[in-house]
Amino acid sequence: MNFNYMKQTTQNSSSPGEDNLKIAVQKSGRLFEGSMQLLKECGIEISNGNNPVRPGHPVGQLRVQSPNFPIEVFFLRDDDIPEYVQDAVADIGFVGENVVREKNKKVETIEKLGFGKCRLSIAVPKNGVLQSVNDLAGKKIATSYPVILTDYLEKKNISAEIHEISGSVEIAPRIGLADAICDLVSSGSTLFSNELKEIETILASEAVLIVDKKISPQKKFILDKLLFRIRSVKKAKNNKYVLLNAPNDRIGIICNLLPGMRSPTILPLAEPGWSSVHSVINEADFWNVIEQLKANGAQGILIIPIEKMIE
Ligand code: PRT
Ligand code: ZN
Repeated sequence: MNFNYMKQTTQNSSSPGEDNLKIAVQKSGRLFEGSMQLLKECGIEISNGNNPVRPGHPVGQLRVQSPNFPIEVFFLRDDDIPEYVQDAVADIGFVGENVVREKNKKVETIEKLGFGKCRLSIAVPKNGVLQSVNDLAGKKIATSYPVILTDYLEKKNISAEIHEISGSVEIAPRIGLADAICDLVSSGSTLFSNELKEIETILASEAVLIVDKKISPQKKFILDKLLFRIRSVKKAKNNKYVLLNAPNDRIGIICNLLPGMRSPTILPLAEPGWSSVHSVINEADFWNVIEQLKANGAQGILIIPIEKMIE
């Protein structure tokens, strides 16, 4: 155990200080829950960011000190987060990749966080004449993402007019403001209900961890602790613990299907000729592996969520 670290944690536990890692997160909106949930899963306690937590604290720039980790949370509008991190007001931030790309500030993206997933897409009226991005030459595209869209169109050598609007982009074609839109999509229901269809995804996005490029070694030390926790949480989410019974003559084949963290654990069962096998499966391979396990004689398969995964 690192004693200095424990000392630092205790010293910083009640009052904000220069040594704390300052993190910017969205004050309210689509990334708020995911950000709070991730910190919680990392064992970091934070009070509800929607409420002022200390008497007399100005609303609009809420700061909350964690009682059990040397971190201070700034609750901000997501659009402002890259700039606050660039200017070292916050050391790190949780924000959508789409915002990082659009704001184009001097910050480093060091980790994808696995929530807030969406895509920035070009969409056109469902029953219109436009069918592909090549049809957009000379047309008007409404978007809140002019920087990313300009970059995309330049790369594709398409000359179109960009009309920047800050909200309700999806209604632009219907009211004659634009021929097409470029907007964030997650379920696709907004496009559907506005009779629009996606013709191109120009950016796949999710919440990411951004860092001030000039972060001090002391803060980097705390950041590394946080990153270690975030990676353990993410890894656990991408894997499942699997427990099954297998006939001994099939153990070799079954173990090949289950690489585990090192190799599967095999324990003899009371019933002769059978063993219990414990291992870890990646979420992406999950159903495929389960089918093969069953086909090779595995029985009583239990799949258990993993809370943290430390290697
Ligand atoms: O107040 P503040 O400025 O902080 O918040 P905001 O209103 O600018 O942002 P917010 O909370 O809407 O989104 C924050 C971040 O969430 C975005 O920057 C993305 O990184 C991420 N995200 C994930 C999304 C979506 N999914 C999403 N579906 N952001 C917006 N949308 C919108 C989209 O613009 C469209 O209007 O949802 C609609 C489409 O959704 P579907 O499900 O109908 O396809
Ligand atoms: Zn915003």
